[in-house]
Amino acid sequence: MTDSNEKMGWLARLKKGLRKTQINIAGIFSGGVIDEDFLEELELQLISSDVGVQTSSLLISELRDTIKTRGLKTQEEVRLALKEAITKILKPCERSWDFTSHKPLVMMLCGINGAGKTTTIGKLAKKFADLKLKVILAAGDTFRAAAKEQLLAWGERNQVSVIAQEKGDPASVAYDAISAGKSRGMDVVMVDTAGRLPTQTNLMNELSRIRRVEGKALEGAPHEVILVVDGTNGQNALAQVDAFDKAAGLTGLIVTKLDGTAKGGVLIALAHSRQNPLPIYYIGVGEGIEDLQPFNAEEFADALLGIEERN
Ligand SMILES: Nc1nc2c(ncn2[C@@H]2O[C@H](COP(=O)(O)OP(=O)(O)OP(=O)(O)O)[C@@H](O)[C@H]2O)c(=O)[nH]1
Ligand SMILES: [Mg+2]
Repeated sequence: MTDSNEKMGWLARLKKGLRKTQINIAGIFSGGVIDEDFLEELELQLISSDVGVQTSSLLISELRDTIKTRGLKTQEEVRLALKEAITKILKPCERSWDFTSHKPLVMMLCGINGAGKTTTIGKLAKKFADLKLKVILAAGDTFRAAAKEQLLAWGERNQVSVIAQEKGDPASVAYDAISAGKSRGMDVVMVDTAGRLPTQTNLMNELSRIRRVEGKALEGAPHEVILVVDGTNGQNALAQVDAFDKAAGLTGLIVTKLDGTAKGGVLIALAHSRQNPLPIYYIGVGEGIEDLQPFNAEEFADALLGIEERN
């Protein structure tokens, strides 16, 4: 496939994945007049797509100004102006990893139960291996039955080593994997962790401990602490970010399962929730390996608003 074919394929998948959210927001651009009813309906759709009340209201008030100052006449022009405003909010979240900054680069993935941590590690392992990076995985979920086997299966599929212990303590698995990563000259160590809820204080404290022990295995580690958020959780993602940040000091996010939800607007809420928003490294829009894609603000805004690429 050529680059442009590949890009088309990815955009088509992104749009298909985000269809449920798109139907709500894009659905109201029917070609009618721009009046108060239209703007109110648009605000309502943003809110029901989990953009959040505050952010939706800000977007609409900006839009009102733009309509006036630029003299916008058609809903199509409004759609493009909204895309611009959404892209502006999302843009600071675009980021990719710098694998040359540390060797090995130690990444730890955390999140609530079933968010997609282990699957995401498997998908990333494949992507990293394709980039010729040497990867090692740590089966740090010593809590859930079969979690270790799930990671081992991903390792086997991608020919990537997995460090696991028979009956282990997650911090000690992480320590072993980082030590192995150092001695074997690996580029990346990815540490899986058990799912936990912000209300489970002991488990949240355990996350802080895993983090500290990783720092003992390699100074400065973990270099990336990624919260994997299930997109179907919608606005609840904001509370998860706060809780996991407190426990483990987050450096970024991966939002999964955007294909199964009408709540894709939550990325806008996440991007708008802090002065310096956390990077959104990847988004998951399906179960396939190719459905985990680097986050791109403009493409995401296009997909959300049903804007067709023009070339
Ligand atoms: N549709 C869809 N499913 C996904 C996506 N990402 C992960 N999943 C599915 O979500 C389910 C849970 O994934 P896991 O990777 O086991 O989640 P986890 O966070 O490791 O779960 P625990 O370790 O039990 O906390 C699996 O069935 C995955 O295939 C996605 O982007 N889209
Ligand atoms: Mg898991």
